[in-house]
Amino acid sequence: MNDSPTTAPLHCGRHRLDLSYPRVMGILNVTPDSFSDGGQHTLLDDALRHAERMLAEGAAIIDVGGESTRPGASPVSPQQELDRVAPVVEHLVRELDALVSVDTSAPEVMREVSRLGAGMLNDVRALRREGALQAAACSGLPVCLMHMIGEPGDMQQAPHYDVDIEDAVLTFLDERIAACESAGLRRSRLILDPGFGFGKTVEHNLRLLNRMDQLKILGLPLLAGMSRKSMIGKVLERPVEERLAGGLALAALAVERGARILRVHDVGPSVDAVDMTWAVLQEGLEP
Ligand code: 9MG
Repeated sequence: MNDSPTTAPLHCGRHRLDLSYPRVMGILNVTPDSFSDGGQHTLLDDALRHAERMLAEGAAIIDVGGESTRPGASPVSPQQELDRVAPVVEHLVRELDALVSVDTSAPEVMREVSRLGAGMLNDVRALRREGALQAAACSGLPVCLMHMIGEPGDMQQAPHYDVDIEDAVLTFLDERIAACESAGLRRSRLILDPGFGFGKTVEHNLRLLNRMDQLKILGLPLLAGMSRKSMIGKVLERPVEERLAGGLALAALAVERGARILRVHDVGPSVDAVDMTWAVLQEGLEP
């Protein structure tokens, strides 16, 4: 094992993602029930306009999702997911030459979106669905493996860990890396995510963020997603539309703790927060 995350560029299909500094991934939900922008971007035109804006504001990656992962959300079939995401992926790749990540756990969706030119896969179930390891391995794309206990439908029902949360996450991710390598998916294609808000109490989330740097021992790029999440709502007692400042503070801390990709809704302000944090962290280092 290594003791610092790799900053080597990721080969994302036709794109190369430079991770020598932290990058922002803009969220594009194409679900009618997404937790913070429910229904706003279900129409193809709206989704595409929103993606264009995020790219103009500095997003390096657009993460397209066709199934809501918010607590209690109902599952959709792979075909429904594809009907939602495929036209968006196709357009973003063809017309905007964007680096598109697809948030999916379904092997059928992984296969099709890689054919359509997606550059990354983002799986909140860390390739645990039947056939997902093989589909991801065959895609040739980088994959984000996220920690979650349970399923979105039940993950927030009294989440409990027998060990410290950071140890549980580290062990889980280490096991998933091993499963990927056994399936032929090289370590150099993996990104790791502690899964803030997935099967975790507010205390778990705060502790995990504080200790996120411990995941650097796995030697892989780290991704963090906390934008608009309920941990902000609970600490600050803010509704979802008033969580931007809280989210920027968390993004800055995540960068300080080693995150190289920040998954966010509000791209412009997040790019500023991330770049400013990075400038401070670089101060005094050798050029
Ligand atoms: C899809 N999705 C929702 N929240 C997420 C998070 O925190 N990380 C990743 N990788 N995906 C997420």
